[in-house]
Parts: sequence; C-alpha cells; structure tokens
Amino acid sequence: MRKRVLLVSSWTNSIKVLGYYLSPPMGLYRIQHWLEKKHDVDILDPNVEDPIHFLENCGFYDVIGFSPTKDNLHNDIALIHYARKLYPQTQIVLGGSEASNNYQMFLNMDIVDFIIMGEGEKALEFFLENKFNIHISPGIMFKNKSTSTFLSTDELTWVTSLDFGRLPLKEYWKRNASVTNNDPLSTNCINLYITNNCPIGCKFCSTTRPDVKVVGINPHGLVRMLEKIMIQVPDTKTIYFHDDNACGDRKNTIEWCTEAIRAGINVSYVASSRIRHFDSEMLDIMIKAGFRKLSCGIEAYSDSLLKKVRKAQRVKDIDNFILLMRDAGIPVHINVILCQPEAEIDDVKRTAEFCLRILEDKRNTVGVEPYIKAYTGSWYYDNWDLIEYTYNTVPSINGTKSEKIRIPGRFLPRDKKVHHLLVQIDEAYKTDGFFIDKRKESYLTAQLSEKLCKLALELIKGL
Ligand code: B12
Repeated sequence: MRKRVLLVSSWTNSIKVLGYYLSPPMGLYRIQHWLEKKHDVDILDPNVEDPIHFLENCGFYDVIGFSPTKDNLHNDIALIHYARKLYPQTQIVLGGSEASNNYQMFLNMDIVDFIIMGEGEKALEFFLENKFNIHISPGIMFKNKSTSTFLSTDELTWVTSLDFGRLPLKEYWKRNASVTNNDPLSTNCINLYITNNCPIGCKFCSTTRPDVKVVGINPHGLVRMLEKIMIQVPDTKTIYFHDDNACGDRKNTIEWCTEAIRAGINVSYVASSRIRHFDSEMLDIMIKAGFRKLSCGIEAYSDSLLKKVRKAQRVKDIDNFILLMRDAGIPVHINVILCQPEAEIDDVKRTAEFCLRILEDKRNTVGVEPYIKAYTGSWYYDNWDLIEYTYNTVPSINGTKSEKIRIPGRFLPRDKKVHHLLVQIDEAYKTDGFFIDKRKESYLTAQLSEKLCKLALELIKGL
C-alpha cells in the first residue's frame, strides 16, 4: 500500500550557522528518489521553509522521518514534539548519523517510535512495507547497523542521480555567496557524495566503518549524472564531491575524468579525498577534466599525534602531497585540529606553523579547528574521559514541552599546556575584536585560520 511520508532535515534556525549550511539535505532527497515508485515522499527543509507553518498545514502523514544533527538537536527535538502533538497517530522515525550513533538518548527521551540506522534507502523501504519483524521482550536493546541495507555500486549510481531541478539550490547559492564573498569555487556549487563508507578509523570520526568496503558510483553513470546536472541546473559552476574518499579508486577516477573530457562537460570540480590517493598522472587527467582544488584532512603535522589519532598518514606523506600539488599547480584546502585530546604542545606548534606555510600560496585555504568537536559514535566519545558538555533548551512550540538537554561539546586535551592554550584561545574568541566581529555573523572556519594559527604560536611562546 502506498504510504504518505515526510522527511524533515535538521533545523539550524540560526542565521549564524547559515555559512556552514551550504547544501540541501542530499541524503533525504536520495531516499525520496529511491522510494518514489512505491510511496509519496515529501521533503521538508526547515532551513528554507517555515517548518511550523508547514506541519500545521500539511495534513496527515503515515510516517514522519527526522534527520537530527547534534548541533541542532534542541530545534530538531522541538519539531519532533510538535509533530507528535499535531499528529499523534503518525509513526515518527529517526535516521542519519546522529540518530544512528546517539540512539540511546532518543530512546531514553521516549519521543520517537523507531530509529533506523545507517543508509536509509532500503531500511526505510523495508520499514514502510512492514518487512521487519520485532518480537522481543521489553528491556532488550537492539543495535544493528546492518550492512545488508548498504547500497551496491549500481544502486548507489542510480539513487544519486536525482532530479536535480527539484532541489532548492538557488536559495542555498544565494546564502553561500554572501558568506564566501563570491569565491569562484563556492559559487553555484552542488555538493555531491559519490562513495559511501570510510574504513580509515580515525578516532575523532563518528561515521567511519573499518569493517566495510568503500562503494563508489560507476564511472559511466557518474558522467551521465554530471551531464544531467548541467541540463537540469545549467547555472552550476562547481561540483564538490564531499566524500571522505572521492578519488580513492584510481581506476574509476581516471575513467570518469577521461569520459567527462570526451563529453565536453564544462564545470569545475573540487573533491575531498585522502592525501595518499593522488599521483601526477592521475592529477594531470583530473585537471584536464576541470578539477580546480583538492581538499584533504591533514589533522596534525606530527607523526606521533597522527599515530595516536589513528590517521593513516605521516608527515612524509603530507610533504609528498603538498609537493605533488605544487608541481601540478592545483591549490589545496586542508583541515587540521590544533588542541587535540592527545596532543602535546610541540604537535600544536608544528601544525600551526605548517598551516601558515600552506597559506603562503594565496590560492590555498585551511580549515583550523581549535579542538575536536565531540560527536557520539567516535572512538573518543566512547573512550575519552575529558568531555566537555553544554546544555541547550528545547524551545516550546505552541505549548509543547520545553526541556534542557545535555549535548557533548568537545574533547579536552589531557596535556596541561595544551589545555591551557585552549583556554587562552577561548578567551581570545571572546575578547579579540577580529574574532568577535567575524563570529557575530555567519562565517567559514577557513576565514579564521590564519589569525588563529598566529595567535596559537604567539601564546605558545608564553607557555
Ligand atoms: C557532505 C557533508 C557536509 C556538507 C553538506 C551537508 C548537507 N547538508 O548535506 C557540508 C560541507 C555543507 C557539511 C556541513 C556540516 N557538517 Co557535515 N557532513 C557531510 C558528510 C561528509 C557527508 C554527508 C552526506 O552528504 N552523506 C551522503 C548522504 C547521502 O548521506 P546522509 O546525509 O548521511 O543520509 C543518509 C543516511 O544517513 C540516512 N539518513 C539520513 N537522515 C535520515 C532520516 C531518516 C528518517 C532515515 C530513515 C534515514 C536517514 O539515509 C541517507 C541516505 O542513505 C558527513 C560525514 C559522512 N561521511 O556522512 C558530515 C556530517 C553529516 N557533518 C557533520 C557536521 C557536524 C557538519 C557541520 C556542523 C560542521 C561544522 N561546520 O561544524 C556542518 C553543518 C551542517 C548542518 N548545519 O547540518 C557531522 C554530523 C554529526 C552529528 N552527529 O550531528 C557529520 C556526520 C560528520 C562527522 N562525523 O562529524 N557537511
């Protein structure tokens, strides 16, 4: 029987976060696309449409699925309460990274009927068709991020090729441009995700799955999809592959880039991938296809810290990568985290100095986080004792319950000096005019990086 389903993305509800919020919820659009033939699925994106007004006027849905994120948990929970109040007969389900990893909290709050873990396409389809069978006694906990609902290469290829004309891209592009000052590679940019699963196992990551293989879209299918994007959304200037391992399959990357060159697709590409995925022959073809920047997680410029954090790369790999990119003439975006839980002061110093060297080439950008944000599902969340929590208030919507919820904020460093440095950086964020002004409005992490690295190095001198 056809069911009416509403999928709701995470509700930022803060002008300050719009800079981060650069993309429509591609995961939910993917599920909609997957279920289209069998069910009527609508998407509510609270960041472009007033969710309260929508819920009050949308009528009954058989199932409402929420996709909460940690940063917006208070708003997401408020909407869940309100949906429950308006439609007590509707089944409320949760999915996505936060729900899959923080399931215990949601179950304890007793606000949802089911939590659907992992990739949502097949799992939600089974759920809607009652192809699940739970006969367990009360009190039994059941956690199964089953790999049987993972998509295969062909399925991933099909489901990613959405009707792109349906996405509210123009609205996101407008906001994006105002935060990035029309930076060419962020203007009219579509974020895509062409692989799933990351097996690396970094201790700070909440989505890594060391037990599963990466599945990627097939090269021919990817080129057909790019052609489709350029027809459906002809203003597109850049396609940003946001994967952890977008170029991890060398053969596939060379194959699709070669085919895209032949097809004459006129768009720029940016991709995030590991620093060890590239070589000069591959880069040559990628650049000819239209790659204009590569983005990699460096995390720390220190072998001992990289080892501790289980990042499968060393300083020598980082140096090789930077040289390779310089020779190829392609700029990079790199991400690092300064005051990591297991960092010593020398690790922070080397990392900050490294960032400033990278920034000497003005085309490069660096995202510097002062600390590791705490997400459930990561190794640190399960194993680190120094976690700082914050409290947020779930707002009441037309009489629904308002309550305080405890959110994991960040992992604190063990080393006394690194901890002290972090406290001083916190202080500078509150007192230094540059940081105050920037953080007043929507901004990108990369816009603070140079100043933050210089500040850290200055403060380290005084420790
Ligand atoms: C691409 C990406 C972005 C892009 C685009 C985000 C977007 N709006 O789509 C950009 C760069 C903009 C971005 C920004 C941020 N991101 Co981000 N991002 C990702 C990344 C790498 C991939 C997400 C993605 O597109 N996956 C592909 C799609 C198809 O999958 P999906 O969205 O997960 O959806 C699938 C399943 O999760 C599931 N599902 C999802 N929702 C639901 C709901 C239901 C009902 C069901 C049944 C299933 C289901 O089914 C979907 C289809 O299979 C993930 C990490 C990862 N590897 O997943 C982090 C991730 C989602 N981001 C994260 C964070 C923290 C952020 C930022 C806050 C970072 C920051 N600056 O501080 C911002 C804020 C974004 C926001 N306000 O929501 C965290 C969220 C953690 C959490 N527990 O809340 C993640 C998990 C990374 C991490 N481990 O820390 N991000």
